[in-house]
Amino acid sequence: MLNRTCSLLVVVCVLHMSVMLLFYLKNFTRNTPAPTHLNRGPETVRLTLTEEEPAPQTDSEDNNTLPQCPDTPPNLVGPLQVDFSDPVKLEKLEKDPQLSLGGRHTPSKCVSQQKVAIIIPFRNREHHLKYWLFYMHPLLQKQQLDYGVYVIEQDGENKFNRAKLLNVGYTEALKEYDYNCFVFSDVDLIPVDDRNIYKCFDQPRHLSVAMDKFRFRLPYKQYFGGVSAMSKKQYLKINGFPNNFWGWGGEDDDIYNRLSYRGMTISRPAGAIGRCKMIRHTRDKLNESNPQRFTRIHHTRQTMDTDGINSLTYKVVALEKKQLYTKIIVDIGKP
Ligand code: UDH
Ligand code: MN
Repeated sequence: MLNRTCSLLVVVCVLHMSVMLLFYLKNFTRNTPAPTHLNRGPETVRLTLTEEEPAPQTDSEDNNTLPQCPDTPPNLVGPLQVDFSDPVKLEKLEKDPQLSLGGRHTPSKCVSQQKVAIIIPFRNREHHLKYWLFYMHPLLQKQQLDYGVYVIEQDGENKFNRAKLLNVGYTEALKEYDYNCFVFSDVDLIPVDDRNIYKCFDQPRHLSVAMDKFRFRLPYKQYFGGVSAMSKKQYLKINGFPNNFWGWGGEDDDIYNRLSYRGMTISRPAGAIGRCKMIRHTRDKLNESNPQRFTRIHHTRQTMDTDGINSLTYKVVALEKKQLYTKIIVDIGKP
């Protein structure tokens, strides 16, 4: 009898342990994280549905002794103090060992995920450029970007052409370094929150979403002016920017049209993070508003394939490596 009871007990114990083991194994597989590239369930689906291009990534083979920089830089603080009432001095910045000739910076402790060229269209705004350099270099370093600053100056006395200068900046920056992200910035715009990261995203990025001159609001939904960022792929997909918008206005709307005709949408930071200040100014000489802009932006679909980076012509007049930026003076012709 005792023998029988003991055997029964052993059988019950073995059964109990097997059930426990089964449960344990089942839970173990459920809790083990999937490989990271499969872990983004809904996002992966979204990517295939809309054919979004992932944001560019710098090969970590570039420097295999350093880790990749994190998605969110660790030392950001949020809102910043930006003030244009007092003049600024650049002496200290010019001695910054973290900056190399031409306004280049590469983080020393990690490998940036992107290589960012910052392109500024320019003529006769030295005073604004000083503020831009003063505020932006420390900010971009804090954002752990591998970046270079290119100021593209229009030579001569013809009407200003912002978009064509941006095309020149794209082309010239690529001659120097294998940039995979391009930030196009007006010289007079400074973000007032360091969480507004000057890099590229899955979709073309509009960064200056809450400008003080528009009472910290987006003036209209399609607005893409001020500061924007596009990966090389996104930029090439729209054949770059138009070359024939002379004078003020319209070129940013043409760029928006290009993006939307190529099936892309605009990525933006939240309003609070996208706040920025513009240095107050009057309209420049030789940049009167362009009366043709309204008709031109109605024809983007017909013009974008033949007018753009594939039809760009210009002559470099001078290329100067300054400590805080690379200045390229160009002859871009006339209307
Ligand atoms: N830019 C120059 N030089 C020029 C013209 C334009 O450098 O002569 C560049 C500069 O980077 C500037 C950008 O092109 O930030 C855009 O031009 P903008 O600043 O004139 O454009 P915005 O829309 O000005 O800010 C509109 C005219 C302001 C009139 C305001 C009257 N209250
Ligand atoms: Mn301006």
